[in-house]
This record gives sequence, structure tokens and C-alpha cells, in this order.
Amino acid sequence: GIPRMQMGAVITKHGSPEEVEFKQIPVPEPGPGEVLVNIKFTGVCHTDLHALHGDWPLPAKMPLVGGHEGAGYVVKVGDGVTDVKLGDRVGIKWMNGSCGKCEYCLSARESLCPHILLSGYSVDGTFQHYAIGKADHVTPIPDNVSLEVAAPIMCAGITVYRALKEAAVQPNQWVVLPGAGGGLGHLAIQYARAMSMRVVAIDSGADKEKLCRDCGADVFIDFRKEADVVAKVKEVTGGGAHGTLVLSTSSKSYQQATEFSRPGSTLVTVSMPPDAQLNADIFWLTVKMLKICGSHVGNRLDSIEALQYVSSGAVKPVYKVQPFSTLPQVYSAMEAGNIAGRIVLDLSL
Ligand code: 8ID
Ligand code: ZN
Repeated sequence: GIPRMQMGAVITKHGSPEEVEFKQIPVPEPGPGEVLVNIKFTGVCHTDLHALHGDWPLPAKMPLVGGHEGAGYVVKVGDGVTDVKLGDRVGIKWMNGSCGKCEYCLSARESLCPHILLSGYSVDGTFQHYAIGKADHVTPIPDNVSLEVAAPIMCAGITVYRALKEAAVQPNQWVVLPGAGGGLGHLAIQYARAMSMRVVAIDSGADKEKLCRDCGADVFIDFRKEADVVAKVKEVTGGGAHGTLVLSTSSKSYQQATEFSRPGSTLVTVSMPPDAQLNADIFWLTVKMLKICGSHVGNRLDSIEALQYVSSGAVKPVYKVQPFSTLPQVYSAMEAGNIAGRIVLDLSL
């Protein structure tokens, strides 16, 4: 049966990893159109760290159960839910729900919905054993993809997959990925390779270099060792990036990206370092005909497609499984930039 109470990782105010409290909280009840998911595994995304720090201009609910890369089993369905069934294996992603009726939802751009519900930010997320998702938005997980593998796809995978579509880099052209050794980055390399792009990975340290190369990066640039990252990117790509996804949580990466972008290319903003500004020279922006666009997660079809790449074997998340109770240490390691790939929490430990 479903218990009345459960363990959750709760923050009651913004701050450092010590703010995370593990405590008994009620198991939520699914309302109309909602499902209750018994979360088995959840990834930890840098967005969860932004939520902990409170460094974005968008207020989060408080107290807050974070987490938005969850995978588990449907254990209860609310009124009116017909196509999601008990026992279904599903993912809960950043976009917990959307209105389904606005101009954005109607045009499959639901991440722009003004009524969007964000898991682990505006509604409680996946750092608990039982989490609520809107039935219309939980993502079905293919049979041959394990729950722990599916977890990092639920935010990192979906996001980079969609952002690569926005970048519109053609086969054999160069995509450049600042932040390539992180959770989003190592998946971006693999999706890009699966789409036949050539990849320049930018990050730092031996672990991340190995990860990036294992994921298929053609070139690795260590931003701490390379004196002139912009010149190096232009050199190895023969004139600059055909497309760039900025995945690094350092605002410096944005400045460099505007400079190493090839004329006619697209720069996609994905990471959101606090207070970051994009300072692009209008003369060069114009004559280089650069496109700069934001990309916020992906829609439901992107989510399904992102998992299909995993199901087919083209993309393999690289992650370490750790006990749920280690969440504060994961945040500390993430603050220090010490995580290559993703950490996935096992809720049973
Ligand atoms: O929908 C969206 N747009 C979306 C979805 C999910 C996550 C956006 N995000 C955002 C997060 O909120 C965060 O701001 O993407 C960013 C990256 O998330 P992540 O991949 O989960 O973070 P990470 O694993 O900590 O990786 C960041 C990497 O950046 C590198 C670090 O070494 C790390 O590997 N990095 C840094 I810090 N400075 C760098 C630099 N100057 C750099 N890489 C290259 N150059
Ligand atoms: Zn995320």
C-alpha cells in the first residue's frame, strides 16, 4: 500500500547545502488529471542548485522539495486520468504541467506557457518517494531503458536534444559546447554525434576530458589551460562554431561564445548563471548575421524522442548512483565544479 508519510528532502529557505533537511512529510494526493509516482531514481541538476541558492529572478515555492529528473512507477491516478495506468514506468521532468490551452501549448511550445508548473521549483519535485505529475506531462519510459538511466534524460537529455534542434547545425558541421563535461554537456556531445555533428567540448580537468572524449568529442579544450579559448575554437573549427550551446555555469562562456561563433551561426543560451548578461557588439552581430536564441527544456515530443535515442543505444548517460541521503554532498561537489556527468540518487538508499 501507499504510506501516509514519507521521507523528503526539504528546504525552507535559500542558502547553502546545509539548508537541506530530510524529514517526514505527507504523501501527496493526486488531484484531477494528476498521477502519483513512486520515484525510484532522480538526477540532480544544476537547476536544483540554483533553486537552493535562490539566485534566479523567479521566486520558488517555500518550503520546497526540489528535483526534476525523476523516474518511477505510477501508483495512483486522479479523477479523469485514462491513458496513464497504475504500474506505468514514467518520468517526471522540469515541466510538471502546462495549461494545454494557450497559444504556446496549442503550438507545441508548452515551455512558454504562462501557467507552466515547474517540478522542484513552483511545485514539489522528485527529492521525495512519492511525487505528483500531471498525467498529460509524465513521460513514458521505454521497456528497455532502466529507471536510473532514464532519470538524467528527464531534464539534461531533453534540454540538450531540443537545444541542438534550435542550433540547426548540419551533419559534419561544428557544434561547440562550453560546459561539455557536466550533466547537460556530456549528453549534448552524444546527441550531437548521433546527429552527425562534429563536436568541440570545452571544460576543465582530466576527468571531464576523458568523459568528453569517451562521449565522442572530436576536440577537447581545457578552459583553465588554454590561454585563448576563442582563438583555439576558431583554429580547430576552421573559422568558428556553426552552432553553440552554452551549458557552462560561468557567464564568461557567453562572452567567449559570441566571439567564436561563425558568421551565420546560432548561439543557443541554455545555462543560466546568476546575473549573466550577454554583451554582444551590435556591429559584429549584424554583419556576422548571428542568431542568438534561448532554449528552455523541450516539449513532450522532444521528451519522448530524447528517450528513443537511449532506447536505440545511441545515447548513454554517464552517471554515478548515490544514496538519497547524500544530496547535500552532491550540491557541495556541484558548487565546486567536481561532478563529471551526472549524479543519480537512489531513493531506496
Ligand atoms: O532548459 C534549460 N535551459 C535548462 C535545463 C537544465 C539545466 C538549463 N539548465 C541550466 C542549469 O540551470 C545550469 O545553469 O544549465 C546549466 C548547466 O546545468 P548542468 O549541466 O546540470 O551543470 P553542471 O553539471 O554543473 O555542468 C556545468 C559545467 O560547466 C563547466 C563546469 O566545469 C561544469 O562541468 N564550466 C564552468 I563552471 N566554467 C566553464 C567555462 N568557463 C565551464 N565550461 C567551459 N568554460
Ligand atoms: Zn534540470
